[in-house]
Amino acid sequence: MKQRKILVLNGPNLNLLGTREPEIYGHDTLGDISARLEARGAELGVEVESRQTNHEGVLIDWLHEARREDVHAVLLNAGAYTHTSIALLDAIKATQLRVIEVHLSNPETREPFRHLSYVGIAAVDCVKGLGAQSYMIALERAAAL
Ligand code: CA2
Repeated sequence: MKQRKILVLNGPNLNLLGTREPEIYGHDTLGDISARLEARGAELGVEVESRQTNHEGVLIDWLHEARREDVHAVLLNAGAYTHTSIALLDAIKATQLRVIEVHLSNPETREPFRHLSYVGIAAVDCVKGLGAQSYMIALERAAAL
């Protein structure tokens, strides 16, 4: 039987993880996190594929593709697009994908402009403020959906 697939989508600047602002985002690189997710996915019996882009439209294209491919769930850290992108909100709604919003930091305890999440309006769940562990917990929840 084909394994369920969980797609992990990372937005702008997250390719810099582990190189700057470790006091906010931790020391792990995105590669470290992706490797851990893949390993845990194997234990859970799900396929995990991680991607990163700095472009809003690419995130939207990947959501459309995920719908076509019948992806089980999406972990989405849309970076700053979380707080600005109605287009991303529309894409989540239109695709009806089960999206779990993920953040390393807790945006609600940071600057006011990070308090609104457009992604959160359509996401089925959110894990934030736990560093790389946010992704791991989100994966557990996604596999249990
Ligand atoms: O806490 C998160 O995961 C965020 O999604 C990260 C975004 C931020 O805009 C959100 O409010 C919360 C920023 C990602 C920037 O990543 C960097 C990584 C290393 C160095 C500098 C930025």
